[in-house]
Amino acid sequence: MFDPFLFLSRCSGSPRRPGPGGRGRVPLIAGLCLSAVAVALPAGAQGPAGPGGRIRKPQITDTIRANVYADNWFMLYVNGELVAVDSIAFIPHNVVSVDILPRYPMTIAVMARDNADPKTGMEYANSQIGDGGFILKFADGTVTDGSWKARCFSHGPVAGDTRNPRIESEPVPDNWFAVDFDDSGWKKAREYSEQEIDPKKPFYEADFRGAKFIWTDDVRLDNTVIFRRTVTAPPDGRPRPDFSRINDVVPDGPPKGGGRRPPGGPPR
Ligand SMILES: [Ca+2]
Ligand SMILES: [Ca+2]
Repeated sequence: MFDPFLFLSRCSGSPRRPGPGGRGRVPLIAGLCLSAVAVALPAGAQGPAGPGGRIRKPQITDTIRANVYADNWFMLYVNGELVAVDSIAFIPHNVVSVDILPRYPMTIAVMARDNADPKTGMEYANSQIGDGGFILKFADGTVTDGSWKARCFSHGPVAGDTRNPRIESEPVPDNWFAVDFDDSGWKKAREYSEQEIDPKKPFYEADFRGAKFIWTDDVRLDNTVIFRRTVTAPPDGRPRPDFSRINDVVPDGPPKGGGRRPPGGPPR
């Protein structure tokens, strides 16, 4: 099973490097995320009524696609539940796309990390300073922009000093991804242009239209950043069913056989 605290320890700026077992778990979990339908559903809301007034099962058409690109790595929570982890730490830069079952208000929390040595804040054998960058779009119209909250938890090399590099970091709060986490004291994210972030090829192969690259004020030296945003209603205005109680009831269909392989076998 996935251990979020394993990732948290990798992301907290701790100088402790993950062991071989830890490294091997990242692509496994990300691979699961790529095919998963993530259900981020707090209790208490009513589900959608199907025929006869019963709750129907959610279908893939009830989900929305989430596209995420980070320079260099991220983990994504929606409504307090982990829904995606970047499958590659830290290069090459990749797009992660997952299907999520939305519920509103939707609280999105992201930990993003630049490729930076945890002791120096530099990269590539401490030869240079790298820069960060993050962008996200959900198919309901949710996008990253300057309205998101952002806070740095690991910074370096302090003052850009590459001769005697050191970092300043602080512990990431245990509940940074929780719906009720208090980010009221956090500053807003800063938007960056595409030219400033210089995204790599996969970025252009996914839909990020309308989304802005974001980071804290220092895209070079702030290396571990947490972003948060609560979306109160679907930005595209389209009403969507709420499946919060789907596991508390016996739902209607869909009919048996709905997932059967079509005649002719899989596409080649
Ligand atoms: Ca950096
Ligand atoms: Ca980078």
